[in-house]
Amino acid sequence: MKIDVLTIFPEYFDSIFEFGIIRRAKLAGIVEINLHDIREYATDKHRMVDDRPFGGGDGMVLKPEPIFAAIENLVGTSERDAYSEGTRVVLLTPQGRPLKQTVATELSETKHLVLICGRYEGVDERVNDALVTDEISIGDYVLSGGEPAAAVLVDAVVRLLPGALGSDTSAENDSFSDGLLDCPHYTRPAEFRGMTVPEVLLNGNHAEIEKWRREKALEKTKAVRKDLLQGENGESG
Ligand code: 9D3
Repeated sequence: MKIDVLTIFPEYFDSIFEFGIIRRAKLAGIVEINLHDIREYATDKHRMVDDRPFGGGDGMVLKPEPIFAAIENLVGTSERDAYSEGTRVVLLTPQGRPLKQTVATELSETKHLVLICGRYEGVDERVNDALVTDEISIGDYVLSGGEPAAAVLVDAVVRLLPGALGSDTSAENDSFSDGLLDCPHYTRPAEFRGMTVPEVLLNGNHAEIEKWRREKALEKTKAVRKDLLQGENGESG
């Protein structure tokens, strides 16, 4: 898979893709991640990437021209209908459809992802209208820009690519793959500062251990994420 990230802050990503599974996937040739400074595509003498909103209001809006030019360069066309199958242009905004494991899975099945990170008050809507195949939000809180959202999306997608996880860890076993939160985990020592490990985990009865884990997962999910148990919102992938 090839991932191109369009941003006015490419330096934000300097170390973010250099660790763990993403680093390994890059080294193994499973994914190629390229950063592109939107400003490099501005052709005016001041390299302007933003401007004041028509109709008035606070803040600035990302201009369409540099983003169209970037997409033409990276995808080969600025006509969404002419994109190759397997190309997705994702705009990260608070107005997008919420990122869920199902969305990550869907995106992991594509060949070329282009992520556009918004900033300021927003992005000129003609970018959305003409270029964007998927508008995505990572949740209901206010970020300063799309960069942290792009980092989250890349992480969620890359670890799903075939070969990205070690053979001992399977994406199948993850929290959310069965729609529940994970059970608690313990390691040695069996007693630490007076706090003990649940006896059931020490007795070697694997059927009992599995039953305990399922109970704990369900208990935790009920306590903090009832929405995950209620079908319609409990999108799990
Ligand atoms: C305070 C500005 N807001 C006025 C109502 C609108 C607004 C514009 C731009 C709020 C946040 C942002 C920057 N955020 C993103 O670009 C963003 C985001 C987010 O804020 N939350 C969750 N997911 C995402 S994806 C991109």
